[in-house]
Amino acid sequence: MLYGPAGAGKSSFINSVDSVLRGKITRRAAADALFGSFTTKYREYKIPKVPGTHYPFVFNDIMGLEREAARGVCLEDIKLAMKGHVNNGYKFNPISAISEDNQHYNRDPSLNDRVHVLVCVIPGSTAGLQNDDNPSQLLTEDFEKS
Ligand SMILES: Nc1nc2c(ncn2[C@@H]2O[C@H](COP(=O)(O)OP(=O)(O)OP(=O)(O)O)[C@@H](O)[C@H]2O)c(=O)[nH]1
Ligand SMILES: [Mg+2]
Repeated sequence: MLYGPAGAGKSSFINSVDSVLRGKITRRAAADALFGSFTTKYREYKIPKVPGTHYPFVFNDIMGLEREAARGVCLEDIKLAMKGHVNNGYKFNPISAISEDNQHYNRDPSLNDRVHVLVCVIPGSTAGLQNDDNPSQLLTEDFEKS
């Protein structure tokens, strides 16, 4: 699963790997962000290998983190997604995390529903300018504590 600030290049990274492995330019994970968050839904991407088979990993793309309150993905949603509680297609709500009665809430996640690798994507052009209180840093600290 890829997380990081809005516009960092999460969706573009998935497109790049997809394109390299399939040998043609693909733009399945819509990417563009002139202002604010572009990806708003939780989407999983399997990459076809030979017909009928897929590479043995799945990319999960999420809404980006934003500094302002009530914008961008909720940290709680990232944690729930990691534990497998968020189903493909969920539309993130920046105001509140997914509730257990939501149709995309998975009450009983299997091992395959869980996230096994969390990748933080940050924009290289501003990496040196990030403050200690940036959202990605906060999430990392939160994980280290729990
Ligand atoms: N120069 C440069 N631009 C990039 C790179 N990756 C992505 N971009 C551009 O950055 C913008 C945002 O890319 P996205 O892939 O939509 O970013 P995102 O992290 O998915 O954004 P959200 O869905 O809003 O969270 C687009 O205009 C991309 O073309 C990169 O490696 N280098
Ligand atoms: Mg995106």
